[in-house]
Amino acid sequence: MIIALLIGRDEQERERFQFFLSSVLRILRSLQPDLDLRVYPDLGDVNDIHFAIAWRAPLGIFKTLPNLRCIASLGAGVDHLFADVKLPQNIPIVRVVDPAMSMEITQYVVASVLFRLKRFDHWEESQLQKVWVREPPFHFLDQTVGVMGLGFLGIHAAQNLHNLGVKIIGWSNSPKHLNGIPTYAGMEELKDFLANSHVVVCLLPLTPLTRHILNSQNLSRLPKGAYLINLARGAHVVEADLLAALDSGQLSGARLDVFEEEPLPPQHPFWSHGKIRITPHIAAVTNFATAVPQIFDNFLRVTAGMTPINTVDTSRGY
Ligand code: OXD
Repeated sequence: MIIALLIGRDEQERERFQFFLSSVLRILRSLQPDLDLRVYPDLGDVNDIHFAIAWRAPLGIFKTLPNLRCIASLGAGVDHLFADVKLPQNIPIVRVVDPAMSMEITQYVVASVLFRLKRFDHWEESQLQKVWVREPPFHFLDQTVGVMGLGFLGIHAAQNLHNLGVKIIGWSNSPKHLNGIPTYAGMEELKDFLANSHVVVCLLPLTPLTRHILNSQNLSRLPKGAYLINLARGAHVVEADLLAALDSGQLSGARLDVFEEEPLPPQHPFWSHGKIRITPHIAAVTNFATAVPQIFDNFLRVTAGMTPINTVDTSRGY
């Protein structure tokens, strides 16, 4: 069984992801030194390839691999795979499910939510002005944090915030039950969920249903002055609608880790917007030391004719 590494949509991305590739190769070789690994574009005979490890692979590539038995995403997200309209429908797709990654996401969410609820940006501003006004911070019980997306990452973040005493509600496409956390489900309950969320944390998978879900209509359903934290995908947000909501005061701020176009172009208005805080897609970076052995384990399973673990529901796209 031969593994193909398909990392980067084009030459430029392959260059940018060179570091990922070297790490993945090094770890795979440490797990099995004699593995036959083929790195795109040097795949050799495409009939040889049985297992693909992919991150933003060239579009259309999977269709050219006739004996492929499994595709492994090198991250938690799989939207980069479903973006390929020629993605084969009949082979398992697996993704990384890593407790270390859930913890990283949770830390980012907790830090961002507390930064907001404790009004640290306000106090920083006061310090710059040398102003001593102890205008009360929000009382945490007056502010509800709505977590959109209750997969393994969303649940972990929601439960940890709940344990800190933060008022939490959750929304997901299909109904979920979380201990002590009220949940809403489906498009029919989205409106009520948004109306009750002073801070929205987006941790949704990107699917045709959730693309551009944070549009002007849904942003207008939030309480006035709400705050957005997006660490899922840039395409969950209609960027022009977000700017309009910030400029009208409907939203008071946004912390964004992901963008429609990455890297965020230097001329993009988000960079210099006073109400936007940016991080460069670092909320949780795949930890290769834990992710690659997990992928390798799936490779061994597939080689042995077993079902891989952490498979994605291809009909739902996550
Ligand atoms: C992922 C990511 O999906 O890093 O793993 O965004």
